[in-house]
Amino acid sequence: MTHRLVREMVRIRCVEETLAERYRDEQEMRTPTHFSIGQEATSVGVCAATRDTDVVYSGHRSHAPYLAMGGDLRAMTAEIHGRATGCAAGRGGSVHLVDHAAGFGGSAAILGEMIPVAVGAAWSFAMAGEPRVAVTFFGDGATEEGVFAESVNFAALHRLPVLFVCENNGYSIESPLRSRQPEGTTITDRVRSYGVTASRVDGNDVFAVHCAADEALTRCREGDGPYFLELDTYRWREHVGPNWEPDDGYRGKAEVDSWLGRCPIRQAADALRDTDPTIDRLVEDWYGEFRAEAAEAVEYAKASPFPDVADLLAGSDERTR
Ligand SMILES: Cc1ncc(C[n+]2csc(CCOP(=O)(O)OP(=O)(O)O)c2C)c(N)n1
Repeated sequence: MTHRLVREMVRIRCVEETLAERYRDEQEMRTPTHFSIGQEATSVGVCAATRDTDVVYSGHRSHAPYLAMGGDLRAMTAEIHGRATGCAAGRGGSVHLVDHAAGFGGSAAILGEMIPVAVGAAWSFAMAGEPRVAVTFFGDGATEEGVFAESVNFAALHRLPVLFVCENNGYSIESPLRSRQPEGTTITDRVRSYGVTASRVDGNDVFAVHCAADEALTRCREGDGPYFLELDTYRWREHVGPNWEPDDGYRGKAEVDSWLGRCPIRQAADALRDTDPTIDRLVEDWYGEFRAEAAEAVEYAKASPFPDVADLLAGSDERTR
C-alpha cells in the first residue's frame, strides 16, 4: 500500500503539471482549472481507503479526487478540452467531472454544492441498510457556506454514513483563514459542536491521511454516524489557472517556500527510504511513465471531436425547455 500511495500522488502530479503546461502553451483548454498540485496526499490518502461501493464527491478542485478514485484519465482530459468524448460530454469542463463506474459521483463549482448531495447519498445508503459511505471533499472556504452547517447537522441527527473531508489550504481564493474566522476557533472544533467525531491531520503526510481515513470510513460503515477530517495542506499554484504566483503576492515568498519544502511526494519518499533504498529510482521511473501517459491523454483529447451543436440539449429534461 505504501508504494501505491506514492505512485498515485506522482501520477496526479504528472497529469496536472502536464495540463498546466499545455494550458498556457496551447490555449486549447477553455475552462477554469483548479489544480491540486501540492495537495495530492489528501485525495490519494482518503480515496485509497474507500471500497468499490463507496461514492466520492468534490467541489471545484476536482482532478485529484477524480483520478485518485480511478476516474478515466482520457475522459477527464477530453472534458477539460471540451470534447464530445469527455466524461460530461464536453459540456462541463474541469469543474464538472464524473465517473460513476469508478465511484466518483460528481464535482461542481458552486461552493458547498456537493456537500448536501453526499449527505443525500449517505441517507439513501442508510435507508437501504447498505454498508456504503459517501465521501465529500471541499475546502476551508466551503465550511463558511450555510449549507455546510445544515448538512453536518442533518448528517449528525440521522447518524448518516458520510465522511466530510476538508482540505484546509488556508485560503479562500486570496483570503486567509485568519481574516475569515474568529481567532482561537478551528473548523474541527466547530464541527465537534454538532456532536460529530472529528480529527485534524497533517494533510501532506499521505500515510497519516490514509490511516485516519481508514478509521473514519470504518466508523461510518459500522453505523457510528458521520465523521469529519480536517487535512492541513497547501496549494502551490494560483487559485485558478496554471501559473505560479508572484513572490510578492498575498501569501508571501517565505510562506510559499516553507510549504514547497513539505512536498507530499518527497516527504513520503523520505519516510520510505530506510526500508526501501530503491524508492528514489522508483519515483523517477513513475514520473517518466505518467508524463508519457498524460501526454498521450492530451493527444487523445485533441484528436476527439467537439460536441455537435445539434446535440446541445440532449439529456436535458424535455419539460423544462
Ligand atoms: C456560492 C459561491 N460563492 C463564491 C464562489 C466563488 N469561489 C470559487 S472558489 C472559492 C474559494 C474556495 O475556497 P475553498 O473552499 O477553501 O477551496 P480552495 O479553492 O481553497 O480549494 C470561491 C469563493 C463560488 N464558486 N460559489
